[in-house]
Amino acid sequence: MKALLLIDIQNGFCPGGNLPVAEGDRIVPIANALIENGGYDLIIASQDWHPENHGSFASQHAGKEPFDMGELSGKPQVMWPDHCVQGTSDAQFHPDLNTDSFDYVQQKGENPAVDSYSAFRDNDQAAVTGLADYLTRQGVTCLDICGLATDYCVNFSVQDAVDMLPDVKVRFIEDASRGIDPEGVKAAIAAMRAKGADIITSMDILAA
Ligand code: VGL
Ligand code: ZN
Repeated sequence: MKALLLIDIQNGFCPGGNLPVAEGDRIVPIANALIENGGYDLIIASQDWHPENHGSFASQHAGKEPFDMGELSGKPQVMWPDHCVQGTSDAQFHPDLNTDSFDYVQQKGENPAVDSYSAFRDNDQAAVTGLADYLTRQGVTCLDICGLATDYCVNFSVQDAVDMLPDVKVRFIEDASRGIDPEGVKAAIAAMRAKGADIITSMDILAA
């Protein structure tokens, strides 16, 4: 059972959004090609889905500017611009993404007191989202992951997939992903590889 997990391909992370990732929109046609021709049995998407008072927002911390370091519930936290607020267009999937194909959408980041980069669990690892159980129930054996942003939500999701689904082969699709910081992207790819994930490109799937 092969599944594709699309991480946070939302307006907020594309040019024009509140937390834009350079070229974030360029992955949309690749994601659609993977959805349509990648031979997947299941298509899953995660959606960053914050209340407007989310504690990862710089606006919630006196004296903090976006991209400063701060604290959330006593832990270091990047202070983000307000983004992907529930019900806003910033939180919607990119309009060209083939959302009709989605079998399952995993929302995350709803608890204002903790951030959730991973689609599987909160950053403090105290609460799980239910996605790992869903994939196990579906009998998934191979999980390909791509999306936005490589150095944050994609990285954390890939690493959690390896940790939480020990019997599943996990692959990161590099060209179907974009990141916030180029150095962070390099470190993230090295960390995913060290964890045991395979690093592949969409051509490895589409040309197969
Ligand atoms: C993300 C920062 C804050 C992401 C989400 O999707 O990578 N990054 N919230
Ligand atoms: Zn977020």
